[in-house]
Amino acid sequence: MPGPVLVPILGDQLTRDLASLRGRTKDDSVILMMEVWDEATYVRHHKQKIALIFSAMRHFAEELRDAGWKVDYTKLDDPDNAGSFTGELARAIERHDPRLVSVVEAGEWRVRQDMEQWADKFACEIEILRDDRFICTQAEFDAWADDRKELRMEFFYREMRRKTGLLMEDDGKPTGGEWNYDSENRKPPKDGLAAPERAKFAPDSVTQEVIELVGDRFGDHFGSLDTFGWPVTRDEAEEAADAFFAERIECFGPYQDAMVAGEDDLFHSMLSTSINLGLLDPLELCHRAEQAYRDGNAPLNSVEGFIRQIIGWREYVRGFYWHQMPHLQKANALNAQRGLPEFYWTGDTDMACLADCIRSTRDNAHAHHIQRLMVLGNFALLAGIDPREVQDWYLVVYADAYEWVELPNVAAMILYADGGKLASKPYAASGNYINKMSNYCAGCTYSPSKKTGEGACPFNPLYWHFMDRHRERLEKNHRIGRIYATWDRMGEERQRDYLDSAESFLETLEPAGAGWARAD
Ligand code: FAD
Ligand code: DLZ
Ligand code: SF4
Repeated sequence: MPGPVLVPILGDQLTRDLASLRGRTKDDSVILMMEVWDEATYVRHHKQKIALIFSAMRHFAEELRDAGWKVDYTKLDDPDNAGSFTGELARAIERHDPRLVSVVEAGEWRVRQDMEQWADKFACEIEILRDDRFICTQAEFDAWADDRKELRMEFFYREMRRKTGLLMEDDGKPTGGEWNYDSENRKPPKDGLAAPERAKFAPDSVTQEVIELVGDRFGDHFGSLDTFGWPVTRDEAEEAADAFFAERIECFGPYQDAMVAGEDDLFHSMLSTSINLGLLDPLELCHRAEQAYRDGNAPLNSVEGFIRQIIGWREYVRGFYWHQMPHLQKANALNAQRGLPEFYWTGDTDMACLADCIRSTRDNAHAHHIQRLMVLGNFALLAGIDPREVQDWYLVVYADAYEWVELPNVAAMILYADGGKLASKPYAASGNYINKMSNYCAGCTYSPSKKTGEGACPFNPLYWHFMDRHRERLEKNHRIGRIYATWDRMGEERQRDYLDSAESFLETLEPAGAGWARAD
């Protein structure tokens, strides 16, 4: 009798519509799911991230068993656990003697490299299938990217709109006449702006068990477990999506770039963890958003904005990652060398905006996009923090972080470390931007209107310090180069004030040292 087909399913592949399950029969297949030490510790992930992934994996295994599949599941505390995907696969091959191992390609370079060794390591046939949960294939992305010097998301996004037909009219024109309503996504928060609370899910016994395991084994990792409320099953994720479409999508568009102290989710969908795990289908969400617009239940700027984030940015960064790996990991076009300040881990800083974003990150394993980009990211860019340290931080702290999505956002979008392939200019901003788009400054010891010296918002001198030290490169950039006329008009004394203020501030930064993100 030939052995069964062994189907390994990784922690971010939790859908029954996975390519490796399609066409399989239940009596001829064994599904393999593995909690492994290597994945839980290659960086010291936020506790909620590990709890979320293990709980969602355990629930998905139950769902498969209830549907009649045979599931072989190794828990982290299984005494024989080999600690790695390859080690666990070897043990499973011994147990089941499969005729074929059929697996969907891993989302991350690190794991895909290991997977590609499996055919040489194991005697049985190994089949690695394309992950067709993405709308754009890598071949399509590469064909689009290969003859371009600059890879702008906007043009890629238009291709995805045409491909999916989302927000497209019969005459081939975009709905509403414009491709992009970004200019209607920048409303500053009005006083007292608050959003309905997102759907949170009290841990059931499976999640509770995992929370205890994580507290026990990873108790010294960053972050809190007390506030865990992520959806861990498809039903819960759908309930969270229902709540977003019923209560928050209307204001999602206008307030997409707004920040309010203590309003951690604002009008964002909070669905990235579920989408990335496989609990929600991104294309289905986009169709739902479009329907909400067509039914008159949500404005076009909200719906287009939401769809752009998913079929635009999400698809684009995934294509960009595989197009630019492995060198993207080491890219450092601006030669940034400073260590990550310790306050990124402790939240102990007088800068109210950073303190609030880090608090939300610690409590929720989440911060919304503009906090990640224009507060946490902007500071790392202006202060010249080493990209490898910033990459590690973002990979550790967010429950939705996988390298394929984290790395392009960090290295290319916030740090300009790719030298401008992804972004047409660095997302550098002074305190003025944060003051306009948030209420943080009202509760800060620093003043955004003070430019230099004691009490000045540190973003102000840091902005000019950054511009000055990268003049040679940025002066040629048509989107930012004109700023140097303003700099030159200031005169030497004023310029010196800015540079001295920035340098005095930079001297006060305590580097975090080793051990926070990766084990020593
Ligand atoms: P919403 O604001 O409701 O957006 C809807 C969806 O669009 C998100 O769920 C997400 O799937 C997608 N999306 C939006 N922006 C992006 C983007 N720039 N790249 C990819 N997808 C996007 N997102 C991750 O999923 N994992 C990460 O590790 C991650 N790291 C980031 C690091 C930095 C420096 C920055 C600037 C952004 C990062 N993002 C990451 C993108 C974005 O911040 C999160 O997807 C978003 O905050 C998740 O919250 P939400 O579901 O409420 O998103
Ligand atoms: C992030 C993560 C963690 C913490 N643990 C596991 C695990 O034990 N088992 C598993 O299958 N997946 C885990 N994951 C998600 C994986 O890192 C992710 O599926 C792949 O690395 C994608 O390349
Ligand atoms: Fe942040 Fe500067 Fe505003 Fe303080 S004054 S909250 S540091 S932008």
